[in-house]
Amino acid sequence: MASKIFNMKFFSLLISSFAIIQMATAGDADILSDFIVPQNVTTVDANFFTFIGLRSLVGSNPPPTFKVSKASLVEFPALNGQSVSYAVLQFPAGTTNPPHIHPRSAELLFLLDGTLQVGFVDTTNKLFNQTLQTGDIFVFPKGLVHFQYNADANKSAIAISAFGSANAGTVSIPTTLFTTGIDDTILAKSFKTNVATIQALKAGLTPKP
Ligand SMILES: *[C@@H]1O[C@H](CO)[C@@H](O)[C@H](O)[C@H]1NC(C)=O
Ligand SMILES: *[C@@H]1O[C@H](CO)[C@@H](O)[C@H](O)[C@H]1NC(C)=O
Ligand SMILES: CC(=O)N[C@H]1CO[C@H](CO)[C@@H](O)[C@@H]1O
Repeated sequence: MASKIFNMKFFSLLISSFAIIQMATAGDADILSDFIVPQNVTTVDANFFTFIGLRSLVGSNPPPTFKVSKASLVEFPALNGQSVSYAVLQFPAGTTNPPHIHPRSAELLFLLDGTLQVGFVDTTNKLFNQTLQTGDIFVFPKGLVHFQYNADANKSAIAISAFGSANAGTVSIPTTLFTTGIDDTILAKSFKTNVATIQALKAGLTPKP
């Protein structure tokens, strides 16, 4: 009897330590060096760890449409293996960042200016939405569909998003579904509509030349 209880305790300990290990590995895979230097980089000094690509945003006019400026693995190679990255999101009045997913990370959004309607949908299809004021922070859990919308007709909004991956990845729902060549009939059946409606959606998302 005593040994049975001991075994149960041991088992639950094992389960909980497994859960801790799972949490500790929630970011990108660990690397076996302090940092990773790309093969074509010959000089590693402080400049390698500095990204100046967002300086141009300081004091700049708002863009004409919603704009994302990233500092992730691609733009800033020193992030490789460090499990962190940033994006600056600029929302002119009335613009939206359409529903999308980051498959490899949660997103921690900090609203620097303006107001922003944000929301995500969990795996039970429950919507969690909020209207953020300047200075607020919102977290979008990893892998869930989410969006942002600047509902203000006159004022632009700007936010900084941090990610727990050097390469969080983005799956845009409209783009993924309607610009990648998925057959019209499949989409029409999936959305319980007709082919003409699907073609109209596709046409609206095709970049104008
Ligand atoms: C190294 O290669 C990458 C990708 O081709 C390029 O973007 C980068 O400018 C190169 N860096 C140097 C220092 O040549
Ligand atoms: C949440 O979304 C609903 C529409 O689904 C909207 O009426 C409501 O104002 C939103 N709430 C916030 C706090 O933005
Ligand atoms: C406060 C303010 O500037 N409001 C304006 C916002 O934009 C609408 C439509 O463009 C105007 O009618 C408001 O006067």
